[in-house]
Amino acid sequence: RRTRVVVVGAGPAGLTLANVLRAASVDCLVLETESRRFVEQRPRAGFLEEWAVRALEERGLADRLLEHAGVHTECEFRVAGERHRFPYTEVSGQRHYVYPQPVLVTDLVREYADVRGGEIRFGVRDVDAEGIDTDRPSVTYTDPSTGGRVRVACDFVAGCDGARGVSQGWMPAAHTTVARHDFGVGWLALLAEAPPSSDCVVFGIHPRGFAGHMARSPQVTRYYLECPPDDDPGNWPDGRVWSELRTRLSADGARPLTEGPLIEKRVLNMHNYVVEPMSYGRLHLAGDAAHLLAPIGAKGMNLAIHDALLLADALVAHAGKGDGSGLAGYSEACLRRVWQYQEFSQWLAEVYHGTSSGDPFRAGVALARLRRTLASPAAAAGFAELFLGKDTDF
Ligand code: RFL
Repeated sequence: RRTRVVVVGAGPAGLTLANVLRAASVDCLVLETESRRFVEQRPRAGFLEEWAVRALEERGLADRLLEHAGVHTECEFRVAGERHRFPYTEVSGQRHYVYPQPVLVTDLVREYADVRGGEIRFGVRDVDAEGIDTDRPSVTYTDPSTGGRVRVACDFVAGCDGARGVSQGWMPAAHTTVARHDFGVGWLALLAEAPPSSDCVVFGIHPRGFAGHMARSPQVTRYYLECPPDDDPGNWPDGRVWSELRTRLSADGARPLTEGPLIEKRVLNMHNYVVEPMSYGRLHLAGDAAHLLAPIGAKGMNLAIHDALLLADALVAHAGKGDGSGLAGYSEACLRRVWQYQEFSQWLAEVYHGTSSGDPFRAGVALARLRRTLASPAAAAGFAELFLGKDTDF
């Protein structure tokens, strides 16, 4: 069979891309290794920046989001037993939308497959690509119902299969640089079946390690605890988790934490990477397949949407008018924002981890950075600009 674009992966990047292609009548097929149920329930991100919400709205992809998402206008740093509110919307004019990733994915699958009549194959195996450096690439996969190999000829392949996908490996090593940064720490990522304990995101800066609190829904809250890399979640029974969260997030006048069953407990080895360029021949990577940001600063899903919309516009222009300029400039256009967010992530990571590093120099620098962000209007504006990310074209 034949289609114009094969989209590998049904995460935020692949589904945003597929929706825009479908709306523009550009033929595409989405291939996903997991089941529909699985992708619609996989818990991950929760914060969308306002520019990303507006961009989805312009494509008719934010109706439910705008109806149901929570809106945040400030965050709180807790350090040395004190609370410091940071009113980022007052500073930048931009807001954060709280919308769990599985809910967004559910909306995007429904819109693409059920409303716009797009095609997704769930549960496929052994996805592979051939001829991406020719005009006639193709993608092969094993069909879950027949067990047979299927070949799909196409014009373009979009690698949207995340950090553990295969499409990054289709980029020839000789033409690709993978820049990697390791933070040298782990984060225990937790989901508690408990209402949020604060009306905003809380960052706990503590000599015992970073702790974070982020609302996901009125019933579910995400927490993070800095821990050694490769730590075993088995070392973190619920009692230890809550005791450590209480210690690291304690501050005068703070509401006590609302505890509840912990429904997710995983250790993330905190690292980032960027694949450069993001395109080779007829293959274009988007989202985590091209760049990973550890969940410092809540950036990954936003970047995935940014890439997907740029790639969609470029593919539509190519299909409609034979205009290849968007595709030629795609990688560079994405990477401008990617590198700004990488820089922000590194800057913020030091605020989070410096005081617990055991190195008094790093601790001093981290606290100086935080004091300046909270007290200097110029520094606050700089922080808010990147935290909300409206304009990053530098
Ligand atoms: P995804 O979401 O990983 O989707 C990729 C899809 O591809 C499928 N797949 C394949 N399909 C076909 N063939 C193969 N060989 C395949 N291999 C994999 C997968 O099953 C999957 O369905 O990538 P995408 O679309 O690029 O989206 C990126 C985001 O998921 C990611 O950046 C965010 O989740 C990162 N992130 C956060 N980002 C934010 O913007 N705000 C946040 O608050 C935030 N919190 C987080 C996060 C990531 C976390 N984890 C788990 C690392 C919190 C956590 C804990």
